[in-house]
Amino acid sequence: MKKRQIGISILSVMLLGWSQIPAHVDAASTSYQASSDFATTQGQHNWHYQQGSGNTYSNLTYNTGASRWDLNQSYPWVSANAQHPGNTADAVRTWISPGTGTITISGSITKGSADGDGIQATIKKDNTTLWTQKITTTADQNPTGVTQIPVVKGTQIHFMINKVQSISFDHTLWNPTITYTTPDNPYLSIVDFGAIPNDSKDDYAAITKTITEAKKQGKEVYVPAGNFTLSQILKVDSVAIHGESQDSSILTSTDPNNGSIDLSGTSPALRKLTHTYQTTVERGNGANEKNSITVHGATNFTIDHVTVDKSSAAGMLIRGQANQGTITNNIVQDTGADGIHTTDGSYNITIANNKVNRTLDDMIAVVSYGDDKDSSGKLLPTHDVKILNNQVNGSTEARGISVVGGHDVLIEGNSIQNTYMAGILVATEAGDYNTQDVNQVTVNNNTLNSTATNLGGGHPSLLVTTGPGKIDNVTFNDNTISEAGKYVFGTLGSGTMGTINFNRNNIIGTGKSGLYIFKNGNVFVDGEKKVLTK
Ligand SMILES: [Ca+2]
Ligand SMILES: [Ca+2]
Repeated sequence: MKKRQIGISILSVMLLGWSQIPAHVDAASTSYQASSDFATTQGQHNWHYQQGSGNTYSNLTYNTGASRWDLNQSYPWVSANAQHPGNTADAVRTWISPGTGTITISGSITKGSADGDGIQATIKKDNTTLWTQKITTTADQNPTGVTQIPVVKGTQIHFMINKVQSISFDHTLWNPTITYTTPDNPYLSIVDFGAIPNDSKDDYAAITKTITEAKKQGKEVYVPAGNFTLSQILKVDSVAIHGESQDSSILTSTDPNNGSIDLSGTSPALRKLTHTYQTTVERGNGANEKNSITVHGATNFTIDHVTVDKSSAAGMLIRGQANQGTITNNIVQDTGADGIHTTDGSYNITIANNKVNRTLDDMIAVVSYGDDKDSSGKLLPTHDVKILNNQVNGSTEARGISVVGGHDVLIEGNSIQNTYMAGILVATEAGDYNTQDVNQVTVNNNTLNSTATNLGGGHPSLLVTTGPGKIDNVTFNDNTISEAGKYVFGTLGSGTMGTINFNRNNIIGTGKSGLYIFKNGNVFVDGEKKVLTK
C-alpha cells in the first residue's frame, strides 16, 4: 500500500497528529499491490486470502512453510504473486474498499504452463463480474474494462482462478494492483475529528475542531446522519455546516441555558440539519444563549432546510446589524419566545418558505428597539426585510407576523393561522420595548384564518397601533381573512400615525365585533377615507 496525497502538507499532518488526519483529503490516491502488501494476517492492507464457490467465500489458513494461504496445506492456495485453484473451490484474492472512491485495476495474468485444460480467471465487484477469461496458453493476459470502477466502503473486489475441469498445470501468476482514488471533498466530516453519533457523549470539542480546520482549509463542515451532542454554545464563524438531511443529521444541546448555535463573520451557513434541546427552561430574560440559532452581525449568512425543535428563548434571532441573509425552507417549532426574530439594525434579510409552529411569542417578528444605536448614538432600525410565503400556525400567546419598529418591510404570500393576538401587527411599543418608528410596510396576498382569537385582548386580525413615535405608509393589499376573532382591520394607539391603506382585501365573514375599528391615522379603505371611530 503506497499513499500519495495531494493537498495536505507534511506540516499539517504533523500538527494534526496521525490519529486526527481526516479521511477526507483532496484527491488522494493509494496503491494496493498484491505482492508488496502480502501478509500473514487476513485483512492487512485491505487484502483477504480466500476460497470461493459461486458467490460464497471463506478465508484460507496461512501456511508458514509454504509462505502461502491454503486449505489444509493443499489446494486451493494464494501466495504473494500467484494462485492455484482447488478441486472444490476457486483460489480467491479479495480486496475490500476502505471508503468511497474509484479504483483502477492493473497487472497481467500468466498461466505457468501451456499444459492442462486451462483456467478461468475472473474479476468480480461484489457479485458482479467485471471481467472473465479462459486462459490456456502462457501468454500474458491483461484484464480490460477495469478502470474507474466506483466503490464504497466495504465493496469487495475478488480476483478468482477457477480450474475449468482439472486442476493439473493450473498454477497462475497474478499480482494485481488496485489504485484507489478518493474524490475531492469540499468538506470535512465531524466524525473524522472524533464526533461519535448516538452515544449521548459530548461532541462539542470534535465539532469545534472540525470548524476550525474547515475554516483554515476553506471547506465546509459535514454532519453525517445521527444524533450528536453539544454541551455548550457552538460558534460558527465564517464557515458553512451541512448535514446529510434535515431530519437525519441532529445536533442536540444538553444545556438549556447555553445551547445556541451562533453564526458570525462572512458567509456562515447552516443547511440540512436539526437543532434540538434535550430540555428547556423558562424564557426568563430571553438571553441569546437560550436561542436555538443566533446570528450575530454576520454578512451573507444562510439558514436553509434546518429544523429548530424546541428552545427556551427564540428559535432564530438575527441581531448586530446582520445583513444579506436568507432564512429559507426551515421548520421552527415549540420555542419559548419568538420563532424568527430580526432586530438590532439587521437589514437585507429574506425570510421565505419557512414553517413556524407553536411559538410562545410572535411567530415571525421584525423589531427595532429604541436603544439599538451605533457608537455615535445614531439609531439603527431593522430594515429591508422580506417575509415571503411562510406558513405560520399556532402562536399560543402572541402575534403571527409583526413589525414593531423598522422600515421597508414586505410581508407577502404568507399563510397565518391560529394566533392569540393579531395575525399581522404593525406597531410601535412603549415601556420596556420602547421601539423605533415604522415606515413603508407592505402587506400583500397573505391568507389569514382564525387569527386574533383572544377576544379579551381585542386585537383586530390586521392591526396598526402606535405607542411612542410614528407609523407611516402602511399598505394592506389583496389579503384574504377568514374567521377573524374580533375585528378584521383596525388602527389603534395614541402615537402619531400617517397614511394607512387597505385595498382589495377579501373578507370571508366579518369578525365577531364587526369589520373594522379605526381610532388613529389617515385611513383609506379601497381609496375611501374613513372617519375615525370615537
Ligand atoms: Ca485446469
Ligand atoms: Ca456523541
